[in-house]
Amino acid sequence: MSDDGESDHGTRTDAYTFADVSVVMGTYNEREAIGAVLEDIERVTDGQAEVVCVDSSSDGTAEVAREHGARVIEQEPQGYGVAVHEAIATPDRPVIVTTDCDDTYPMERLPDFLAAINDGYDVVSGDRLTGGAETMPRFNRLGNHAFAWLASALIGERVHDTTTGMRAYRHEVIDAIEWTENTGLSAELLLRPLVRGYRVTEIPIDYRERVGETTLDPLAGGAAIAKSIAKVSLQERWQSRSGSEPAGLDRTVDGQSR
Ligand SMILES: Nc1nc2c(ncn2[C@@H]2O[C@H](COP(=O)(O)OP(=O)(O)O)[C@@H](O)[C@H]2O)c(=O)[nH]1
Ligand SMILES: [Mg+2]
Repeated sequence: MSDDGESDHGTRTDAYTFADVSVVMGTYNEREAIGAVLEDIERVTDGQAEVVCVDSSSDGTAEVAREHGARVIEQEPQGYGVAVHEAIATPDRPVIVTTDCDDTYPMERLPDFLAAINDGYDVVSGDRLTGGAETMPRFNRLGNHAFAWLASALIGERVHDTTTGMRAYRHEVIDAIEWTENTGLSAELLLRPLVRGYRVTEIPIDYRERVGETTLDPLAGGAAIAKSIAKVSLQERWQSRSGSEPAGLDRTVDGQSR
């Protein structure tokens, strides 16, 4: 099934294919890694998925992306979340998948993310930590576990990886929520839908060693993420007191979208 331009994507009951999927990413000086990521997406989706890169690079990453057929939007470097926010706001297709372009995330799992969306989930989050994440720098791994514990305590639901870059979303979830965070956007993209009762699931994924250097400062970035988790969780819980109950992970799905 391909996108027929319906505005309310959730009303359809037949299964989405990769022709309904946009894979989006922020790209910041990732020339070494981006080719492999885009080739994997092309191979795994049989060339059907659209790719959107929001690029702030000065190393020729954008040219490599265009050579691989990606749509490139240029943006001044303003941080992870500013780039990813633009990236998720750009596609028209009904299923949006985020990833990093540092070749850490397993594009071969894209069919599993799409299958979970077709099972009725609104957000499918790639959980790196349950499988050990041995290739992640130790400090980052401990920090990411701590973020997951903090978020779980604050929202009252167990989540395992709040800072993963690989997720699939139904387009209407992206449209329905106002996103406010920058470095903490990844956590926000998981936590707001979860507390609002959208159907959210985590699936364990492998995580590879990064190609090239990260642009995120672990200390300043970590503090910003912790602050975002606290702010977003408390805001959402406060708002949900007058609204519906949180959905929880892995609850029974009915195949309907809100
Ligand atoms: N366009 C753009 N992309 C960014 C920016 N900061 C990070 N990224 C990209 O966002 C993704 C996540 O950043 P990364 O350095 O991998 O963070 P890490 O996974 O926590 O090490 C990567 O694909 C980066 O290239 C930015 O300021 N602008
Ligand atoms: Mg990364």
